[in-house]
Amino acid sequence: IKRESKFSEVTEDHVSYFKELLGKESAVIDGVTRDATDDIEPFNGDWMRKYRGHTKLVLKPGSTAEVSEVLKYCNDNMLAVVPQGGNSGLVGGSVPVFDEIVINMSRMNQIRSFDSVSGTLVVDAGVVLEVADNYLGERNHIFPLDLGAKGSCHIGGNVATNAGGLRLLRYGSLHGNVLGIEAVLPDGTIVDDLSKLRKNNTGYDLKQLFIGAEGTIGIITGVSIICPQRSNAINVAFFGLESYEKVQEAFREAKGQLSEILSAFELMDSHSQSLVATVTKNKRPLEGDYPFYCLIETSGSNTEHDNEKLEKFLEFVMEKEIVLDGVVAQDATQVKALWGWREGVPECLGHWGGVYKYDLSIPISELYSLVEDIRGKISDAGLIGNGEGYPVVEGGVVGYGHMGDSNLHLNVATRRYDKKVEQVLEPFVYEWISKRNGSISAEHGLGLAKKNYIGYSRSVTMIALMKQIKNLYDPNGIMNPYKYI
Ligand code: FAD
Ligand code: 2HG
Ligand code: ZN
Repeated sequence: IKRESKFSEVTEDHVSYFKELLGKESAVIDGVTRDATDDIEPFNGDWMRKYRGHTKLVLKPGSTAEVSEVLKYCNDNMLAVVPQGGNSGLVGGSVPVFDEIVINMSRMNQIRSFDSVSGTLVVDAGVVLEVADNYLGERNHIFPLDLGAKGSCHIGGNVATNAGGLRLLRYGSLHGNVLGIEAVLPDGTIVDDLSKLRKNNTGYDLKQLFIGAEGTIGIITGVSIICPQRSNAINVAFFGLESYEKVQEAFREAKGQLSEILSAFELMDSHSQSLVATVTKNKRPLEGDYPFYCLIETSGSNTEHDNEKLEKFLEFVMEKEIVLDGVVAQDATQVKALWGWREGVPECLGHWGGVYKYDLSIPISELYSLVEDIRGKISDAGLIGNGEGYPVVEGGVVGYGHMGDSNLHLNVATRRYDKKVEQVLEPFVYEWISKRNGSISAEHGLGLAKKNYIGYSRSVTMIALMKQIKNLYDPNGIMNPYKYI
């Protein structure tokens, strides 16, 4: 792709305007003015070290009014922008492609209000997910979304990507939990739809457009969200299974027998667990090695009741040989340790250099066969093995994910990003998904990574409607250009 010439380049005059508006400390500048100071590189690079932008200016507005002023000025001056939260996104959406100005939301980090009866939390978009969850924890509630990047991702970023996470099976998607949004359009208009109402059928539900828009139509500045009460009883079990058929049986039984207390059902294949073991050197939870592993979490209000249910379930799945071995966490430390074998997968896979990531919705019966097909293709192409000569790490084609949501994460761990590997994977993976009417992005979004592939999951008519919406909200096209559609 080429830089669009309609966009202006940042000048010293622009910088002076922003410094005046936001205060000196809120602009990180490199190469525009003589007082180029701070390290701008972290804002230009993504979590996977796969994408790198070339911005010279990062702005950190501290209020909705400031976001409005910044965007209006950028729109009037044809300056392209990239909204940025915790920069933990996995599709290259949060970093510039060329010299777009980064609008980083980290200074908008206040919790605005919480109502312990309704469970409604209202926050600035830049509040870190874990900070919000700790705040709620002290008030006997939890955030209805949890994910491995919780220590760095922002709630605004979560909403902008419509993040799914580890407990979607229980608490549902942000499209249901977000009650209201405050956002700023590129022309500076503040859209105040920060409703706290659970039910509101008065016309189009426009806030839904911002959920998953990946910063292409406006900047989210505030979020109101319904949060459930914290469960008293939390149990985590970790199983080894002999086949993907057995994993499906276990899932069916878990839904039937654990029903309302089931809060997570996660899948990991043996390859993913071997790589986590190699990187962390932790002792594995089960003695043997099994083709598949599942992590099941229950959360309920009554410890005795939950334990009884879980014990019955364990007896059943062991007796019927649905699972071959299993362990149940005995305390909070073990709960955390078992979760580490699932949540730690993305980080451990990055250990060697690069990772190709695919985040897919697949009809559940076929979910794992894609991983086997890819393993075969990578192996046939001679790209996998021990030693520098092989781009793909031995055992590096792995499948894991949110089994409860039919969401597979296919990851290919490599020593370096390599065109030969990419050519084997793309567009094959997308064609494979399209044939089965799956989705090429279950939860991470399109960003830059999948911009060209949206047609594998959306019809021509749908894409045309999306473009109309984009043009309506952002006629100058300054919001996160080169991404999405
Ligand atoms: P960023 O990465 O900064 O931005 C993401 C996108 O949103 C960009 O397009 C950006 O322009 C836009 N954006 C950010 N803030 C705003 C705003 N205020 N207004 C408008 N647009 C904005 N995702 C899942 O769905 N489920 C998971 O289980 C999961 N686990 C993860 C685990 C790890 C270890 C990592 C690194 C990532 C994981 N992710 C997961 C990816 C996920 O998308 C992000 O972690 C998170 O939702 C993004 O939040 P962020 O604040 O980091 O956003
Ligand atoms: C997860 O579920 C995240 O761990 C990240 O969505 C998945 O890195 C990935 O591919
Ligand atoms: Zn995920």
